[in-house]
Amino acid sequence: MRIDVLSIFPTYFDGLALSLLGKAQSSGILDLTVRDLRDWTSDRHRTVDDTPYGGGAGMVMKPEPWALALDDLASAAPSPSEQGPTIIFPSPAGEVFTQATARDLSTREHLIFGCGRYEGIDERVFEYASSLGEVRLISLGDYVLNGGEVATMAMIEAIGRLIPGVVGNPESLVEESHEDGLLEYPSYTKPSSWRDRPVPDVLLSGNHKAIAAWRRDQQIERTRARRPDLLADESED
Ligand code: 6GU
Repeated sequence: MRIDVLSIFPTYFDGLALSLLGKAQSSGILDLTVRDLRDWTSDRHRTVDDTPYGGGAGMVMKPEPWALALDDLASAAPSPSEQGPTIIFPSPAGEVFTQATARDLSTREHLIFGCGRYEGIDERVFEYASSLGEVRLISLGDYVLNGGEVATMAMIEAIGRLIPGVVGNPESLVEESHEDGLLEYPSYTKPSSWRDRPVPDVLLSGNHKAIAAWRRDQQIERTRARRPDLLADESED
C-alpha cells in the first residue's frame, strides 16, 4: 500500500518509523511518504493560510497549495489500472472512524491524508479533490484536536496493522476489541496469585471449552458495562 501525508508539521510523523509500521516500511509492504504542504507554495513566506471570507475567528487554509500538492500526488499513480487514490481529510466534522472504516481503507492501493490546521481548509478543496479520487472526511470522535496530524497517525496505525504481513501473528488480529462488535476479554499472565489477587480458576483448568465460554461471557459483560451502545447497534442490524 502507498500512503502519502500532506502536513505543515511533517516531523509529527517521525514516530511512524518505529515498531511494526517501521518494519512494514523497510520490508516494502508499506510505502509511506510525508510531505510538507509548504513545498507547494511559491511566495517568500511559504504562506498556506488567509483570513476567512465573511469574517470570524482564525485563519483558513488557502486552496492553491492543496490543489498543486494533490495534483502531484494523485497523478504519480502506482498502477495505471487504478481508479485514483482515496483522499482522506481528518476533520471533527467528518464521519466517525471505526474498525470497519480501518478494514475498508486497508484494502485500498493508495491513500492520501490531507492534514488541515487553523479553522480548516477552503471548502472548494474537497470538491476539487473529488475529481482526483474518492474523498472521505473522517473524525476520530466527538472532541476537538488542533489539527489533523494526530488523527492521521491514529488512522494510519489502525489501517496499517490490517495490511497482510504487518502484524506477525495474524491470529492476534482476530481476538481483539471491536473485531466482533464486542470489547476484548481480560488477559492474565504469571504469577497465578499476585498481591492476594488470584487469576480466575477457569483459566488454569485446562478446559478449553470452558475457557472459551468464560471469555465470551466476559466480553459481553464488559461491553454491557462500558459500551452499551455497541450492543444496541447489534440489535439494530
Ligand atoms: Cl480527524 N481532526 C480534528 N482536528 N479534531 C478531531 C478529529 C479530527 N477527530 C476528533 N477530533
